[in-house]
Amino acid sequence: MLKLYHGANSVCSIKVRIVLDEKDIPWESHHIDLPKGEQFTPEFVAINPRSFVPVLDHDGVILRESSVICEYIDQLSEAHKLMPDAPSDQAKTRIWGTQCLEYHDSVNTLTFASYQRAMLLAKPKEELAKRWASMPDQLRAAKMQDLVEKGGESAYVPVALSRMARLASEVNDDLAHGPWLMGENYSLADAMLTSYFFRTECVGLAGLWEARYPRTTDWYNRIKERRSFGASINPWLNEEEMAKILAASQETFLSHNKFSNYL
Ligand SMILES: N[C@@H](CCC(=O)N[C@@H](CS)C(=O)NCC(=O)O)C(=O)O
Repeated sequence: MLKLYHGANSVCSIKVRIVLDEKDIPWESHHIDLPKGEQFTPEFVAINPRSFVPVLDHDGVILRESSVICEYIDQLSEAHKLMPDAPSDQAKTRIWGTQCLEYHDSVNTLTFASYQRAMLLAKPKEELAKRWASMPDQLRAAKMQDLVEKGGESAYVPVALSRMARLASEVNDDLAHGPWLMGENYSLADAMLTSYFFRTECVGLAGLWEARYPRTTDWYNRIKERRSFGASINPWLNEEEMAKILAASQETFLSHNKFSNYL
């Protein structure tokens, strides 16, 4: 049985849950409450010393990095194959998978500048200081701290927005060849990119593609009609939380005229 250590509202976890559902493979859930800081407990650090989710445990083989986990899961069965056959398409899929590091960094920036910021600022200062100190990657900790302190004023925010705008444009270009990124068939690339679009939409920034990139807009609408979209998100998110995410994000991004062209 596959064990997945994952976060309810974590983009990389949603990404893996999408692939598990597309593949119709049963899995055992080990939920890590990220806002509570469960990623820093000694039990979880023993599983992933880098203190992040998702982590897949396949009969004792421990894997991290969501794009790698997605490809690994796809290889576990021939049914509902998601990796295309042509070596050139496989290479293109892996390029999308590698670029996910950049998309993750960008959506993470947008979330930390808005919703996570509001949540973290509500915590006592000492608890926050402890959290930054517990992060194994202190460069990442310094960036998070900057985002939480400055919100929409952080210099990281416009960079993240322009990267996500570029993603929407690149997806639009690739969709010139068919309804899905690799042409006729839904594949691993579509599955791996979905959660970054979902998070961007959740923070009120679907304007990055809507009314700008019609192929990207239609693609994302097709994605949302798939069973895997609801199955990977609905059991883990509640409406109240979604409304809070949107409200905090709109406050952050709408209060800055310089971002108005993204909304
Ligand atoms: N490149 C990694 C990124 C993993 C990652 O940053 N996960 C986030 C959730 S999406 C996390 O666990 N964050 C916890 C923290 O930053 O403390 C992947 O794609 O798996």
